[in-house]
Amino acid sequence: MDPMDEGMRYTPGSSDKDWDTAVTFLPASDNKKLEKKRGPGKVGIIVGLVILAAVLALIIGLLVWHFHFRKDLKLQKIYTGSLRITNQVFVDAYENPDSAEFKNLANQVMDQLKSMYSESPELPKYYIGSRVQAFSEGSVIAYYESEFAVPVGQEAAVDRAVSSLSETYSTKVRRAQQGPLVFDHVVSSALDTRLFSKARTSTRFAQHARSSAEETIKSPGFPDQPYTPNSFVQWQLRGDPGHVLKLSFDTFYLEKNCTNDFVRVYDSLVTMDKHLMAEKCGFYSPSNPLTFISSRNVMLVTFVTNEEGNFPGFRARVTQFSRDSGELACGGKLSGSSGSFKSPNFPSYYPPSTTCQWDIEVPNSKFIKLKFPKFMVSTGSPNCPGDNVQIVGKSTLCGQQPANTMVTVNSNQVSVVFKSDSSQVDRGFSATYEVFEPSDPCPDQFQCNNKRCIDPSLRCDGWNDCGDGTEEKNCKCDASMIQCRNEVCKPMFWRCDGVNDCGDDTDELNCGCKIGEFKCKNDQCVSEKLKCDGNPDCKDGSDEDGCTRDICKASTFACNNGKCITKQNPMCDGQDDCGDNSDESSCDCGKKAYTNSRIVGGQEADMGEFPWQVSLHVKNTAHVCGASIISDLWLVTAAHCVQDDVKIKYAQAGTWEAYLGLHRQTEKQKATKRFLKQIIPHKNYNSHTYDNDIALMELDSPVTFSATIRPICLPTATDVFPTGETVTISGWGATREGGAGAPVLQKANVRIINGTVCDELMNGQITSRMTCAGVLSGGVDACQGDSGGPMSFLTNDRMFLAGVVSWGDGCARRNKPGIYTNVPKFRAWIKEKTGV
Ligand code: 4AZ
Repeated sequence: MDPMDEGMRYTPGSSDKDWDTAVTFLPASDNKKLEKKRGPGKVGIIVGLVILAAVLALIIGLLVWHFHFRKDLKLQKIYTGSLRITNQVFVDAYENPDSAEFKNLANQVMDQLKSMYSESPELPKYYIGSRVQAFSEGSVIAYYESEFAVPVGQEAAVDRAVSSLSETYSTKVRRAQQGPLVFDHVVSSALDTRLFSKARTSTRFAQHARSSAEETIKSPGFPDQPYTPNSFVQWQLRGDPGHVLKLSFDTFYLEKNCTNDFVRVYDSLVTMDKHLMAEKCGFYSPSNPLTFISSRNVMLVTFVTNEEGNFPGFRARVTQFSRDSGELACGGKLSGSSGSFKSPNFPSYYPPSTTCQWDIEVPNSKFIKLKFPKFMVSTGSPNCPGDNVQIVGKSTLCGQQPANTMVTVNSNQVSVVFKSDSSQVDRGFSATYEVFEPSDPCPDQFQCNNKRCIDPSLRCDGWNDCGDGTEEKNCKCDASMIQCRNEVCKPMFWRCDGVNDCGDDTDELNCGCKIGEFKCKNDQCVSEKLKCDGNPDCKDGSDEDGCTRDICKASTFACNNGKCITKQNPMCDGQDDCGDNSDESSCDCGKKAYTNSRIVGGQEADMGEFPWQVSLHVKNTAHVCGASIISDLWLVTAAHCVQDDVKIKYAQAGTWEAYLGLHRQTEKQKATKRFLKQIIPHKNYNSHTYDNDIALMELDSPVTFSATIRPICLPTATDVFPTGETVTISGWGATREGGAGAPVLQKANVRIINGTVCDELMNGQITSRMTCAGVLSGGVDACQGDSGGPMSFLTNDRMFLAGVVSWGDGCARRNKPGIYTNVPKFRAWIKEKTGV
């Protein structure tokens, strides 16, 4: 029996009287014991006093220890450093720590370090000892670790003493007090505490790059297993005298956050922050490679992990090349009316401790305009104390500058000096120069504040053509434009499109529909409640578009159990909105494998960034159209891609081959190829209007999903992709109107455009089965060859197939958005035909 069941109980609501009557007393075997005692008695007082005295003694003891002895409590402090021994010549045996030559020189260095530290009043009393870790050529460079036992509170003073001693020896050549060695370039800094943890297993490798063969380094377990937890791995890399090292990562995939797992690359053989080139974590696509170059023939790579995480790791090639090979040559004299130059190793990381000077001279009476299409020169801080680009006599640039940053020089001569210091490298810059007439910097053009010149007709047209918006300021707008309160003009068709184009909301004021009202496609406003009620309340019936009638009237999602969910885009958001989880089933889609890496105006996609992207080839020829993977057997593409023409039977499954997991068109052999079993074009596809431009393709055999092959999520019939939202388009189509296809998969972001606005822009050719998206200022769009490919919409952390690239009026023209098949409209049809 439950002991609680015994005896009395209090029942809420029962009266005190009942309570009283319910009380039963336990029988007392010894009534005396149950009587309350009157006081503690003599023994109690004595015991109490003894305890009190003991506590007081403990407190006093602790205080004495704290104020007297604690200053003797010492912390271990390790400094890593390097120094140059100017009166020794490097011999090969110095590479081997077990050689007699190494040990002999190391002992001398350790002796002289001790003697050097004795020059400081603070250091000798805390100095424990030094250890030489390596030597390299030039005359001889020694890399060492010095250990100090520093009393608590004295750490900063010791830091200062070590760095001031290094400074004394850094520039002037000084002979240490005793000993035969002459030191200069002494550099040292405290070891980052994140690098030493007793819990980690530590492994060290030493490798020497040869010109004839390639060395590789890789994280433990790569490529078969995720890297090992709690490890510290270090690679000491060396090259031949007179050479520099190049470290090229072909795979790099670590935890996103660098706090626990990271790779560090040093321009040194010891872990010194002053020679730390970069710390990296996260994912780098092979199409955006990480390459580092050392300033001398040594490099150190460290890899640190903690107990958590499950990531593949990295692999890198180590090569060497002669410092005089010209590979890193930079600077020189530039003349003529235009030209270009770039930082060494651009667009990959420039080496540390590098200086380049370009002396530009243009014809006598002209001035110079410098343009930097790309500029990433380490971290930007005021006065650019680290790496920088100095335009002599004009300005100094550092950090990340906007694309096409412009600098004008009112002279026919200018020197540009690029300097990198000993740490923290970056991808560098590319630059062009051209001349201009001093009297007329922008002949027949408008000069922007950023010195760019633009066509005068572009002034006050609502588009930021200067890049700094100067030509859109202080505008008087004509009748075809919205006069924003902030004196900017915007095209009238942007009024009330749900996007704040003015920047001060003027274009979205007084738009007619109040909160709680629904705006029809014809701009009429009706009560939100009338949407999807089965009656067309808008004159164009658009309040009944996209409704799952009969099941869920005003809902956005019909669950398998018949429940209707009114929340927008409830699918795959991690919440069981239906109660039967039907909104969360079939969610193994729309995610790239990498957590973290044609189109006009886009950029190269990272490998595996769009694993649902398919390239459709006519067998044994070239790419024709795009498609999207929706399951292991089915693809979605455009119906206009599969219409026969006089020469090719595009409608026949046997015409095609599909490449899945493809990135670069020339690397088809790396992709997964499938033939087609059947093609199902939409029966209502209209080849004149491109209405219902959608088709399904069944593969001849299922594909296995992998990092580069995965399905995209399908939206539900009632999903909405609101005006102004950003979507991503991808494909190998032309990179300009009438141009050639892209060799590497391209991507670009565009915005959903209001259907009514789009219909006006496209002269009434837009149906409810079409969605418009683009950048109305032009320059970014899908183009020929992108057709059939995906327009992907990110929601709830997954990509959904919002549209299929369909058609447009040319490519990337102003006010001519791209037109996409509206996939939610075909959700039921896809289910019916494929079961997906
Ligand atoms: C095409 O011909 C095509 N600007 C696809 C998209 C667009 C234009 C043409 C949209 O496949």
